[in-house]
Amino acid sequence: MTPTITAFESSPDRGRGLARDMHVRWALEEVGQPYGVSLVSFAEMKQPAHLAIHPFGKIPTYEEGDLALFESGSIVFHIAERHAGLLPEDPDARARAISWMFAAHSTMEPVIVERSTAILMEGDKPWAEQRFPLIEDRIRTRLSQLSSRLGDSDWLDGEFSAGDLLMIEVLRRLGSSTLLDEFPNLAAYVARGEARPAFQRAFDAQFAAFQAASNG
Ligand code: GTB
Repeated sequence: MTPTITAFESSPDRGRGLARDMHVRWALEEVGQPYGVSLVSFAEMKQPAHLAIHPFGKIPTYEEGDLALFESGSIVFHIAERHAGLLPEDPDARARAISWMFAAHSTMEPVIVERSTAILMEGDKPWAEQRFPLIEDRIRTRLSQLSSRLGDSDWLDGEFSAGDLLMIEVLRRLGSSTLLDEFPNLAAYVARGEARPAFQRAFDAQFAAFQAASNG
């Protein structure tokens, strides 16, 4: 059955592929699973029909027959469980790849999202200028640790996995800063992910959706 995901009707990132439907699109492209997309407005996300699927009124969601999922990480995990290509067959390697999925969302993402929140929501606060360097230093600590672990490997643990997919998606949110440039192996890691044909297809699809909304 062809799954349907939700994405922004008109993404506030203006087609830069930073919203989390991109994680799901990329995973689906990696495994070669066709999918439909339902584009929703901010108002529609808060309506009962959407809230019945996503309790927090956000995108992305994923529907496949009777199954309805929310949370991009769990959706990517579901896709990786049901299809070959995103998690290793070997049980230990698989468990390690899943650890990287959690690390992306539980350890790396919070400090990175804090930076976006500070810019978008707190930039006008009297303490913003003092707080921002503290946030960036916390990001640097995590990037430094990740950089040490990655070393000169292509991917975090052997073959490309859903762990890399989520980690690269999280790191992409730093694209508007120079933080990644301080860690050349991480910048190259992100570029390596973005060069994958599946990433390109996912990116182009979300960009086309944004352009259609802008022109319509
Ligand atoms: N933990 C959830 C997940 O991983 O699925 C978080 C889902 C989430 O935050 N969704 C956001 C949303 O629906 C879109 S991705 N927001 C609408 C709302 O809360 O009303 C976050 C996002 C939004 C915008 C940009 N951007 O403009 O660059 C980047 C990322």
